[in-house]
Amino acid sequence: MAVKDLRAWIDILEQNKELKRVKAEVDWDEEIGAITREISSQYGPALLFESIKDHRQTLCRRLFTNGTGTKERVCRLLGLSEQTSYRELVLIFKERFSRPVKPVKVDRGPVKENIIKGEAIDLYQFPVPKWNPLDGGRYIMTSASVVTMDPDTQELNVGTYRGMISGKRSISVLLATTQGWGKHFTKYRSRGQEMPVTVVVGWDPTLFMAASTPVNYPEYEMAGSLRGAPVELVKCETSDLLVPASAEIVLEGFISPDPKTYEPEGPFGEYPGYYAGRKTPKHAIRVECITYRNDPIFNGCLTGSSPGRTNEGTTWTPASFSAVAWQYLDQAGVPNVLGVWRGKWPEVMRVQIRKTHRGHAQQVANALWGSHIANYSAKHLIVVDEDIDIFDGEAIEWALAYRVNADMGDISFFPGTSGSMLDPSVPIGERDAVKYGHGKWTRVLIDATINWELEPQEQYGGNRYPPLGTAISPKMVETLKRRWKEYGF
Ligand SMILES: Cc1cc2nc3c(=O)[nH]c(=O)nc-3n(C[C@H](O)[C@H](O)[C@H](O)COP(=O)(O)O)c2cc1C
Ligand SMILES: [Mn+2]
Repeated sequence: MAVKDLRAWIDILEQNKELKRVKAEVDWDEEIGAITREISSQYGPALLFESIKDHRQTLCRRLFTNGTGTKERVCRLLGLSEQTSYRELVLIFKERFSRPVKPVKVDRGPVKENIIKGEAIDLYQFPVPKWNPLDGGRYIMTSASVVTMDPDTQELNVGTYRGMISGKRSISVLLATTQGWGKHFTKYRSRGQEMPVTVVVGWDPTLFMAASTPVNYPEYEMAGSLRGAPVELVKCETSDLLVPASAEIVLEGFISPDPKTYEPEGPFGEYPGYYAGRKTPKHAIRVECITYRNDPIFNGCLTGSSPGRTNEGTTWTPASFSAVAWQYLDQAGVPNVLGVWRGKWPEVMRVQIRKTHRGHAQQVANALWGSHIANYSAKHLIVVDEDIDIFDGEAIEWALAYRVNADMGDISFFPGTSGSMLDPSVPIGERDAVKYGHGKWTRVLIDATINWELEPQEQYGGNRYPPLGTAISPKMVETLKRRWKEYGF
């Protein structure tokens, strides 16, 4: 059964004893972030902060985070057995992402219980944490779902993008023109228009999952498929954008293309585990209207992982990104893809193929690097044969050791592509999104499949590679079976 809204999800977690209500007063300034970092790195409970400094009397007083902080909770949200493996999860995401469920429009919903417009708006009424000590400010858009409309087709995009409170009524953002909303923004910009933008905070987390994965169908339809029920949408007050009728908080506004409207943004503790960006003027959302439920619950999350330290999103982004990458390969017509896997960080992607032609791995690279998944993924792409398990680090290491010979063209570089603006290995001036649209990557294909330029060898039994020296002959398998006890084992 689909989770109705954020409150229903919190109830489910509480019934399963996976919710911790923090009643002690905590500071929005670093303390909430520090607690959340500790708890999510231990794969601990979901957290509902009920007493936040400076927010005992504000219009929003509670903050919820770390809901999807374990694989078991992700499985529960998706209606799956808690034992479901990541290998299975990739296939389940892939199946659901290929089966859109259209949203339905409704006339009203609890998100309209309160409406504030114009001068009455004050974003500091929300208990927004300064999540990490060196963040440039209070990041109000972390697990938010940002809705925009294509002015040509009226199609809606929903994406998760970071945004910081830069004034009582403004949110400065990191807008890449390669991303869903960025593609819309460049259309409005070329018409000399502002782009209507709506930020949804707090709903069924399947929307957050769809919004933060580079899916290739409209996100509301993907969330509908993930949750197993259509998303119910109501119209915004100041635009034709649509939002979930039972969302906690909705911030409606506009982004102007005029550089005079830019506001300082960054840095923020980002997904690579490092701070990313610097405090420079960036696009800003001018908030014109806020609608919210009675006694609303703010929802946000940490991002960023480094070895041993993590955040709630890494429990499912490896599976959701892998599924979507596989879909893009299918859609491009790349044959015999057997699996895709990325770990906590999207830069390194592994693809397993049943190789049927020379250049098969290069075809994988061309298809992935040309797709929407490439914005933040597959900087380093490793392609392996069917006998190498992409979930097994040892198997990958073996393939890297003995199926890669740079001298025979197994490593290719593709310089000058766009890529993550948050990758610290790229000079900071080279990944200025305002100037260049996004970052800059030289992509690397490591073709760790058996190279077909190697001629089959007679002494290898007609194969390109020698027999496995670690294998025991069938004759000895029999002997060992027969005499095992006799040996004293
Ligand atoms: C917490 C969080 C913050 C993110 N912030 C940004 C951001 O500021 N800019 C960006 O381009 N992508 C950001 N992403 C990644 C996007 O959500 C992801 O690429 C998604 O595919 C965007 O939707 P789109 O494909 O419709 O553009 C963030 C993801 C998460 C989970
Ligand atoms: Mn999109």
